[in-house]
Amino acid sequence: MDQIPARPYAYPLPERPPALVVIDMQRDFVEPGGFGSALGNDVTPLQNIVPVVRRLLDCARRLGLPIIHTREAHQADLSDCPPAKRRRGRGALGIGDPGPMGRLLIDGEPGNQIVPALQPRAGELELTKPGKGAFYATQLHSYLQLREITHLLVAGVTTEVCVQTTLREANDRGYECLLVEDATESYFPAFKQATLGMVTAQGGIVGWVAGSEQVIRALESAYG
Ligand code: TIU
Repeated sequence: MDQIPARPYAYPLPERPPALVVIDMQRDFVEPGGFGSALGNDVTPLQNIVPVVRRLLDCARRLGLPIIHTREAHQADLSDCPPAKRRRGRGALGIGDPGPMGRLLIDGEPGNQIVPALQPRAGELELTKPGKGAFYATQLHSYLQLREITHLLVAGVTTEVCVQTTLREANDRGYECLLVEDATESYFPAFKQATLGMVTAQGGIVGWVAGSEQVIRALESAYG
């Protein structure tokens, strides 16, 4: 069986290819003037992973893997944004407030678009999600079940918030998840490292971690 060299041990690749899940690579988090920078964060580290995520996407496209992109997005009337979420996680501005790229974290606003280099293409699922996890209040689980997808390769931002929440949700639903470590980033380097440790500790209590080069090489060997 083909496998990806990974921590805490090799990730076995199934016959049916895994899906690539790219979490929230939207301008709100990655570009200056978005929600992430309104919270007081430096977005540069997040911008740095864009080429790596693109290489993963290019590989998945070449090999015909299912691809899912998520955006953290709320309806314009904020009916899907709990007041508790709106009250917390505020910096200079909060969810729904007008910023330089439109209203923060609102579906359809310029800042809510996925960054240009990672734009979804025809045949790829682009999913809006009102929560941190990609399974909460979305069709993701049924989409994957219908296609009998059991393995997920996860990338995107931020590692300890929406990415880790999604990994844990997926873990509880029985998916085998691998987090691509150079294709995920946090505003807080220590939180990223802690997350990588938390995922792989205790025999892979949540899943696996591997670098993009290992992932791409193994995918090409297994499905190319
Ligand atoms: N603030 C932060 O690190 N993250 C979020 O609010 N959402 C995601 O992680 N996508």
